[in-house]
Amino acid sequence: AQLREDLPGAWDRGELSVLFQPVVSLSERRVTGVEALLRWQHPRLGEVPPAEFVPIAERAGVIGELQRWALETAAEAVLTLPHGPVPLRLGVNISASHVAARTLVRDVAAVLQATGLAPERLILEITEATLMSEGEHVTVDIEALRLMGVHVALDDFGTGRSSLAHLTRLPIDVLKLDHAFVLRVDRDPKARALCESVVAIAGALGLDVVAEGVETPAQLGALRAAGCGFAQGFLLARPMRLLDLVGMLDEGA
Ligand code: G
Ligand code: G
Ligand code: MN
Ligand code: NA
Repeated sequence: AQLREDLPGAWDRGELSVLFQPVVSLSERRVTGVEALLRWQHPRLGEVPPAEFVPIAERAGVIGELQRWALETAAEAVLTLPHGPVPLRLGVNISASHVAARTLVRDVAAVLQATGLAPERLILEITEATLMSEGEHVTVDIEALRLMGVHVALDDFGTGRSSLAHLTRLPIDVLKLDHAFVLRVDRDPKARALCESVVAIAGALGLDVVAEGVETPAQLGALRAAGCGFAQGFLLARPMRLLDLVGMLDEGA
């Protein structure tokens, strides 16, 4: 109840921040993008994880406001980053109720307009359950965003009732392999075979594949061998503050 009461406006009071976790291209061996991850430093209760406060924001009806703040803050930050030939991409998590609320297209368009971020650099990370949800406007809204040039990633693939057949029908550009999927890829031949199949199908559909939660060199090696294009995880880099990210990129990552 305290969190519910304190959350609205926490962003205007400077209590929220955005961390950035690098996404690495396995073929180019460099950072090609980042995923924005929200943090709330509550003045009395300390750090509150997004898994806790995002659902509160949804129930309190302030998810749109919160997400606009997150999108804008992350976009402004990414525009200051040094980069090579291709500017870094920005992944932002979008929750189910924001998609359901019908303001997503307007909110994203407003942020792109306000910041000047090229739509092609933005990747909205959305779970399969959300993309498959009943509301017919969901498909319409996602299509509108993609027509604007914004990319869509299927987040947490391999957790829900994900099926390979669905992949051909979903309006997506990127597939993010869930942590749970990556966990055994170096030790379990079945996990490896599944990974190879997903990479092959994704390739045929023109989707980029990002493996999430990579924690060991053995996992990374197995993913590379399976032909996975991109990876993200504590082994490569933790979610970090903008300044630390700039330092990492300046060192030529
Ligand atoms: O960073 P961490 O592992 O604590 O993130 C936990 C969850 O919070 C993840 O599922 C992530 O998608 C979600 N999350 C992080 N930042 C945002 C955000 O800006 N918006 C939404 N809707 N979810 C977020
Ligand atoms: O649901 P989503 O994929 O958006 O959640 C991303 C979450 O995964 C973030 O909270 C981030 O902190 C976490 N994360 C990132 N890299 C790793 C990792 O290597 N291991 C684990 N266990 N979690 C990770
Ligand atoms: Mn995500
Ligand atoms: Na994920």
